[in-house]
Amino acid sequence: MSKIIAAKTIVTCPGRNFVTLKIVTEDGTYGVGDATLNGRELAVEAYLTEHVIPCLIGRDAHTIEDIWQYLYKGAYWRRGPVTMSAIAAVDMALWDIKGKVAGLPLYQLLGGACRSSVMVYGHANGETIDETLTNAAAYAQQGYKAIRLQSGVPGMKGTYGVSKDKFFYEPADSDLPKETIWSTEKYLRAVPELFKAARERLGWDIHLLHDVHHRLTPIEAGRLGKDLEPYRPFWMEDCTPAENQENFRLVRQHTTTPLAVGEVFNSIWDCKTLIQEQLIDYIRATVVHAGGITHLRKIAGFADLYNVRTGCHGATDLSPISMAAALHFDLSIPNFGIQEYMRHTPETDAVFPHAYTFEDGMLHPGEAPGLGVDIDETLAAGHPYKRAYLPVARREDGAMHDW
Ligand code: GCO
Ligand code: MG
Repeated sequence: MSKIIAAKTIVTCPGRNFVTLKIVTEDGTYGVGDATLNGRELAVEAYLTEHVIPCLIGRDAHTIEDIWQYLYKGAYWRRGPVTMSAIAAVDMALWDIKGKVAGLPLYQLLGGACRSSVMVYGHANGETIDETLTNAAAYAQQGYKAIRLQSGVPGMKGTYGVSKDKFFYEPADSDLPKETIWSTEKYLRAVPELFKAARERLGWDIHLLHDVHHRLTPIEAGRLGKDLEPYRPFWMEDCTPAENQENFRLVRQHTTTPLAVGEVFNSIWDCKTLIQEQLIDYIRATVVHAGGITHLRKIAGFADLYNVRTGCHGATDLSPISMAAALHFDLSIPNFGIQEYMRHTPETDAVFPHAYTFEDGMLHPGEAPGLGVDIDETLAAGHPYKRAYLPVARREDGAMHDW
């Protein structure tokens, strides 16, 4: 028994907003969990403070599965990004505590390492194909084995994935949503050109990825997948919205380009059909938005039965706590595929000191007990919350499109 005696949230903005949960037990051990939901941060913060923390006090921090079930079933209102991010934060913090008490890095508690380190992909973006590929070449130079390519589309302002700051891409950049313009036709012409030029310039010994960000219909996605086949992309991500999982049947009928989806999923029910019917190749559900390590392990176990591998979301709006949790998870499961790795800014790294390290295109969570990541509360207090939104997209006729 290790009784929970206190818990609190910490909201900080070292360049972007992060919400952290800290749980303390009677012997003074504490654990940290990420509760960040981009653009809706304070909803999760309030959910934790008002509705979860009071129920945690006095419980045994070691009963991770029971607390998970208690928060999930006990809420009555199941699933949804706010609830599942709050549960995820508790789950991460409890696994952190268990690791610290055991004196073991979390991956050891999850069954031990299945691989020596975790292959990650970085983000290369630019206004033009040339600029994107110059950035991609710089990633390759740093040892990256996999790179996501996003490039500006001629005739379209403000393409998804293209930022002002080439090094630290941050889409949530204004205190009210910025409006961008979208043209499916222009985009569908541009992406195959990008991949053709990429293979000519970068060769074939590097994995290339692309994120469609839910912007195509299933048949348009099928066409893009087919057009990219000659360039052998590692995956085409979020090619069409997945609320209707059957959408992917149509995409699958038309292309052999591997499909990845799921960064906005919250639970196993969001991907049940996708996995069971083998409509995807990579599931991108992630620790913070899909109910924590406890639930993500269930998703991965289910996916393994159908030859679906993982490719966890790892954008900068997931704090280093989520990155650490993902790395322990990635190291320990048999059907790991790839891990997204968008580097955090030095300000964020200073607020969240961490044990994970990058070498030669691979990440390792390190050997510190628990998650191996902490929060410097004094530094965090120096960066107060600042409202920030993701952009929205409209078609050329003004109608709203998926961003
Ligand atoms: C990715 C994502 C991000 C998201 C962001 C939203 O693949 O990394 O699509 O860029 O837009 O995480 O919060
Ligand atoms: Mg994405």
